[in-house]
Amino acid sequence: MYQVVLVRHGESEYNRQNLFTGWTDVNLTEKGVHEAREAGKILKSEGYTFDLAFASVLKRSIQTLHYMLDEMDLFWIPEEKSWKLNERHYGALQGLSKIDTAAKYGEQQLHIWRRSLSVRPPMLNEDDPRNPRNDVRYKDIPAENIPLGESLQDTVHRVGQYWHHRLVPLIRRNDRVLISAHGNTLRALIKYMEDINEEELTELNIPTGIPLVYELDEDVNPIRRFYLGDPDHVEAKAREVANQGKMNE
Ligand code: DG2
Repeated sequence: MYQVVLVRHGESEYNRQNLFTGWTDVNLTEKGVHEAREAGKILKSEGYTFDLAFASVLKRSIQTLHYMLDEMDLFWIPEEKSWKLNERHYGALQGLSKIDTAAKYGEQQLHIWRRSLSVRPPMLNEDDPRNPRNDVRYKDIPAENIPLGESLQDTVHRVGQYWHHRLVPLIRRNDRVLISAHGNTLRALIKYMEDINEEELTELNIPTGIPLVYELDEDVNPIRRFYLGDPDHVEAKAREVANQGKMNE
């Protein structure tokens, strides 16, 4: 049996302000740093260790990985950063307030943009300063492969490819893998691995800074997944994510 551990980064500056983040490169807050350290501590105290670590090319994910590795005294293990683990690209919604968006377009539309599988956000224009095609970190990627906005389905495709081609071969050779990524990247990966139905996927909210352990069979198919830590705490944190953008929360 194999295992892989996934962690959504700790609270970011944009999470704190309830703004759509996507590929915007923002720091962790102090709370986010604490969450990342706590994730490392619980992994260590539960006896987890790793041979290889992965993050996106966004610093909230990299910082989270580094705080976890520090707590586990595993700074020395090889790490790989890939844009394929970036958050879902939220298009022209990036930088907007989730509360203001709900007030302007309605909570239902907000929910569709955040949680539907196939609806894309309004796309960025080519000349938008947020266009990642002008960002030097993506210079080696063909422009047509760099999104200007993604549906979750688009993210499932890119993350699924990365899982299948990059991560599965490593897991098969018994490397113990830790992945620090994002709310929708992890929802996309869960969709890819388990093919859960849309209703269940809509209800799936990933809390910040809580390790999610996947047990995998000999074909690297999932057997079960579970969060480390107190289930009530995990549930409360997932509910907080679900309620972002609700006026009366
Ligand atoms: C959040 C997820 O991404 O937002 O892009 O706004 O995990 O990088 O903080 P993360 C964003 P929701 O889809 O939960 O609104």
